[in-house]
Amino acid sequence: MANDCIFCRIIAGEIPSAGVWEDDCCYAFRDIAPQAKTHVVLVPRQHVRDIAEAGEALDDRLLAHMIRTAGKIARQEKLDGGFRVITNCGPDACQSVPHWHIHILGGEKLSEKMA
Ligand code: DGP
Repeated sequence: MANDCIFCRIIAGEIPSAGVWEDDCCYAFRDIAPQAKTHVVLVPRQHVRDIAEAGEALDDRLLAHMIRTAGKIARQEKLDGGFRVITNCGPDACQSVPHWHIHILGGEKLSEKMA
């Protein structure tokens, strides 16, 4: 755990969050500033800065587990019309929390533009 990391503190329960999924490897919660009707943030419990570091540092099984879990959360949230997953990496992508996370957005028709 990184003590100065908001998402590590959310995972530890030090900062309250509306959880939607939890298992041994990851945790998912509702975004505090939702950008779609449904907006969930999925994070690995292990602190890695971004997807680039995740690709270097995380076990292949955990990387695959994150993708599978994103799909499971979409089903659980009944995003039957489709959904979008986004992971911002670094300043050009406006990543604001340096703990890798996958946004899961849906529940309504999303913008045709991705950026
Ligand atoms: P990004 O900009 O891709 O790094 O996304 C970070 C997201 O995290 C952003 O959409 C807002 C969300 N967020 C930041 N702080 C908190 C918090 O304390 N609680 C919750 N639920 N979400 C947060």
